[in-house]
Amino acid sequence: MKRIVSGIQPTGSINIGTYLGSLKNFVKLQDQLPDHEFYIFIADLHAITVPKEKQFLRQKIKELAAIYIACGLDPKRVNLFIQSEVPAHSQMAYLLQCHSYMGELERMTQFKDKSKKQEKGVTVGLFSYPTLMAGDILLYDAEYVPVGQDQKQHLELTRDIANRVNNRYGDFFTVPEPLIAEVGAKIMSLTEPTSKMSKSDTNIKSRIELLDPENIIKKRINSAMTDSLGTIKFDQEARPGISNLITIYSSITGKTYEEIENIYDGKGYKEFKEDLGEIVYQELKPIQDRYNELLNSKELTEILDNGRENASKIAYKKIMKFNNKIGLGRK
Ligand code: ATP
Ligand code: LTN
Repeated sequence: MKRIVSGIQPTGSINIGTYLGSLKNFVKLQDQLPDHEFYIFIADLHAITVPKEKQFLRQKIKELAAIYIACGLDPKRVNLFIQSEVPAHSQMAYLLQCHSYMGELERMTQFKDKSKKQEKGVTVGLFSYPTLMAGDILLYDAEYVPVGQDQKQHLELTRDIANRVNNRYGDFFTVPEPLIAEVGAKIMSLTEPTSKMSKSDTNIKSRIELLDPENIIKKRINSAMTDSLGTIKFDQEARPGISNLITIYSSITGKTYEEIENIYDGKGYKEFKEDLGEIVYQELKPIQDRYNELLNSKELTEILDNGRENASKIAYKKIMKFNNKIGLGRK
């Protein structure tokens, strides 16, 4: 069976960047690829690579689980589970660390960025993070991995590790392909449109969170940074602010950049931003309603139990085979 694997870290409140770059794509794929099995998880082991307060982490895990389903993941199609509840993920990370090199991990741009931002000590976990991610993917022999642009380098490393193991021991892992959304792969900050919209940005005005109320959504769009030209024209390099807003518009409505430019030909930012505020609100409203129903429900617990059972079976078998393949334990 062909498989699709992906995860999101429960490190903060989900914003429309993660939604448009990743979650919305999962939902599309589950309908477009009926022959594939989906393993989608809450990457809590990744979240602790930068130390987290216990209560905060618990809460974010639960919230993210509810968000996944509220955004439209169908529990009949998708195995949704919590990464740490399938211990094979930690085991595989260790085994892959023994097949990875310091030099290749040192080159990871996310590690360089995140370690610079760390005021206190940088954990070994933050350094070895890409091997945990490689394990998440290779455990299930995923064919495709839907991610945002910023994860491409980690996917390339995963492919290198898979090829290395395959060359050394004979074919064992499926070499995965990244699936990066054409529009929305990198939604930028609303206040600083040359950097990625991020849940860890200290400026709350830089993003719209999935659970923000209507007035906040509209306020954030209205005050989003643009430029003094006043026209609705996509130009990523020269006009990153308005281009980012057009990208958000396009990835929600499915309209092309050109169609959007035509709609707003001769109109200004005010009208465009008002419409966009309404479009974003209309997209998020049903998600918020469903989220509130799910958060403390038995339904959500059952979905996660079921996902854990299905994921564990595959992951456990693969770990046992890998142990055997490399000569660990007894035959
Ligand atoms: P942070 O936003 O704090 O840097 P992160 O990058 O670790 O967190 P996650 O929420 O773990 O974000 O990312 C989940 C998925 O969403 C990944 O595939 C990532 O590439 C994608 N993603 C995150 N932010 C954006 C964004 N601004 N635009 C497009 N995709 C994004
Ligand atoms: N590293 C990713 C989250 C993540 C992931 C994965 C994505 C962890 N394991 C496996 C795809 C496949 C991030 O920070 N966004």
